Amino acid sequence: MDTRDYIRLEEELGAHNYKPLDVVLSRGEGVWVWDVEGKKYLDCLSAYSAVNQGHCHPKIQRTMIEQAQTLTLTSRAFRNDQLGRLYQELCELTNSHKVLPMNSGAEAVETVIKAVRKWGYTTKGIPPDQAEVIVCENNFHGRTIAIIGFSSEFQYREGFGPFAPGFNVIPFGDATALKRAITANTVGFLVEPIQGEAGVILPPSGYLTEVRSICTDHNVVLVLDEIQTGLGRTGKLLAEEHDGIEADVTLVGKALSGGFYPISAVLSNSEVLGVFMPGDHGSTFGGNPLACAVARTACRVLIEEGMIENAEAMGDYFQSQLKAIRSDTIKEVRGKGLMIGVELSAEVGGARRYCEKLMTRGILCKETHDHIIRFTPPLVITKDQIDWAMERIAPVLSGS
Ligand code: IF1
Repeated sequence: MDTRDYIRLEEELGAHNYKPLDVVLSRGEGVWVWDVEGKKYLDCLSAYSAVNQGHCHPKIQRTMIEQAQTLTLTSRAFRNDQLGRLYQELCELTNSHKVLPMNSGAEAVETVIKAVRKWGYTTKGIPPDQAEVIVCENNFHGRTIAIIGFSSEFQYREGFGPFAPGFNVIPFGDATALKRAITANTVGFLVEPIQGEAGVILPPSGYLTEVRSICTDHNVVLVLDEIQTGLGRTGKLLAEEHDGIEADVTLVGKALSGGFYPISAVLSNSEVLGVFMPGDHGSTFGGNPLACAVARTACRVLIEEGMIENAEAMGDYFQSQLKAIRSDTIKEVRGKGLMIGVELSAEVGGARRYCEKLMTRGILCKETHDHIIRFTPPLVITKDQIDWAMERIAPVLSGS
C-alpha cells in the first residue's frame, strides 16, 4: 500500500473529524518522522506537545516494554507498585501535595471542575449547585460537553448543546476583568498560561502574577492548564515559573508519557484534591501501572537529559531565526521556549497552504485559526536541526 491507499481507507471508513495533511507516517525517532514512502520530515508539531521527549525515546520505550511484560492494569480497586512512586516523583518535581491521575487532558480538566465545585460547597460554603468557574475567551481545554460548553469557538460548540451551566467567560490577559467577574459563588479560575490553540497567545507580562494575587485575595482556586505549556515546552518545567507563581492546581498531560500512552494528572495543594472521598470520582485506566511507569521515566529523562534547558536555548535560537526572515508574509513571530507561533498576514491566503508547502520540503507543522503556524518541535531539537529546518522554512515564508 502507498500513501494514496492509506488515505483512501481513512477517508472511506473514518469519521471526518480531522483534516490531516496528506502524509502517512510510519516511523519516528527523535525529531524525525518518515512516511510510508520513506520520505523524512522534521516534526514541528510533536503531536501537539505530547512528544516533547522526541519520538520513541529509547528509555521510555524500554520502560514501556518491561512494564508491559509485567503488569499493565489492575483497576484502582487494588493498589500497584508504580502509582505511589509516581505521586512522590510528581509532587517533588512540581511542589504539589496531592495527585489525581487520569488518562486524557480533558479528563483532567473535568476532574478539576468537579474538585473545585466540591471544594466550593464543602469548604468555601457556596450554596448547592451555585458554583461558578471563570474561564477565558479563546480557551482550549478539551472536547467534552462540559468543556466545549465554555469554549468561545463557534465550531467547537455548534450542534452539541445543551451545555453545563456555571461558567463565566472573560477576556484573556485582563486581570481587571477577572476581578470584576468574581462573585460570592466563584470557586475557581481555569486558564492556560499561554493560549496554545488560540494561536500561541502570550498574556501581558505580569498577568499571571496579578491573577495569582487576585485569586488569593478572593479565595478563588487558581487552576493552570499546563497540558500543553507544561513539562518543558516553554523552557521551564511549568510555564508558571516564568512569573514565579504557584497555582493551587496544575493540570498536566500529553508529554507526561512522552507520547507513549495516555496519562494526565491533576496536581494540587492538599485542600482542593482533599475534598474527594472514596467513590466520588474514578476511571478504569486512571493510575494504571503501565501509564505510571512510563510517566516516571518520561519525567526523568526530561530532567536528566536537560530537555528543559534545551527548550529555552533552542527556543530563543529558533525564534531569532524566524524573526530574521524579511517578508511581508509574516505578521508576527511570538512564543516562549519551543512554543512558537508565526502569524501570517491575512492577505496571504491562510496558514494551511504554507503548511502544505512546508510538508513538500520536509517540515511537518500545523496551522491554527487560519493565519497562524505553530512551530513546536520536540525539546531535544539541536541547533543543526533548527538550521536544517530554517533552510526549508525561510524560502517558503519569504515567498521565494
Ligand atoms: C484536538 C487543539 C492543541 C490542550 C490544553 C487540554 C487539552 C488540550 C491546553 C485536552 C489538547 C489537543 C487536542 C487535539 C489537538 C490539540 C490542540 F488544537 F485542539 F487545541 F494542542 F492546541 N488543555 N489539545 O491543548 O487534552 O483531552 O486532547 O488529551 O482535540 O484536536 P486531550
